[in-house]
Amino acid sequence: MDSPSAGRHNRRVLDAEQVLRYRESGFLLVRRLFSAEEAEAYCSHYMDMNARGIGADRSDLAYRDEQDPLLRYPRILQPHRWDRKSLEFLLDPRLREILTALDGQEPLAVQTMFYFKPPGARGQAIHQDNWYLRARPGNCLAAWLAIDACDRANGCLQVVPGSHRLPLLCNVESDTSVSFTGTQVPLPEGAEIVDVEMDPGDVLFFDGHLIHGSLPNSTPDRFRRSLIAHYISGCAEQVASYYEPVYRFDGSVVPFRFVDEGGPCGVLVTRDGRQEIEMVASRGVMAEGPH
Ligand SMILES: O=C(O)CCC(=O)C(=O)O
Repeated sequence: MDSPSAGRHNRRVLDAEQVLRYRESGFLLVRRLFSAEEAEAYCSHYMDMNARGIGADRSDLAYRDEQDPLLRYPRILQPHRWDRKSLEFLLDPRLREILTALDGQEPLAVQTMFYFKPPGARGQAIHQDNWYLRARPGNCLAAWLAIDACDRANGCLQVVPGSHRLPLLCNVESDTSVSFTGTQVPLPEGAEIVDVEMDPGDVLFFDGHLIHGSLPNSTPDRFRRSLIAHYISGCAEQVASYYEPVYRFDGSVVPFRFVDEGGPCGVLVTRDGRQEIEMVASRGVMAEGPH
């Protein structure tokens, strides 16, 4: 993982070794890409929105009872559509530079989300982002900014290194006692899930096929807040309609093809004692909305 950068105004370009590491593992952690002060400012900004009841989205929350901490702190989805600070984050030149190096061309911007994940909140079952975005050709990419220090106890992000080489897998039901979303991908045999511990200001970049998710926040008193942006490859010609509008990094809106149909997905099958992936037409309704 990467050494600290020198903060906001320093230009940093990834070296070839970092790009190679991203291509091999499907993710790259860039430490202190944003300063601790910037992370703190984002924290106050979204906590204030929450306190004023702005932007709260409980639409896809599979909540258990009135005591669910996520009812009090639901995600804020797509705030860049109406909040300048969120749009500035989405189009931040530091993110543009790194995403461009990782994807080989400047991507297009489509999503912001803020997660509060208060003490006691459930996590998000493992999934692949491009199941939802359906960016094609190319892929989608995420930039996940840590607002708080995060570790296994407060439900840091977890990734399956190398899983970005898999096709999109068909979703199955998840365990909603530990996940606020009701679906997940199956974990292929032998796959290893690793914790990504981060400090405020660190950014994890990851591939849209990378299997990732998070465990519940089991601490009594530590939030695990994160500000997340999603992008699609510059060569993409379609994306799911939830992600309209599509922005260039200069803030202009790109005319695009928005789709609602799914595509094929992979099912894990065992043949002659070996696990294989069989592609099938996607079952049920395609991914709708955020993830
Ligand atoms: O932050 C989390 O717990 C999960 C976020 C996530 O899965 C995503 O941004 O796609």
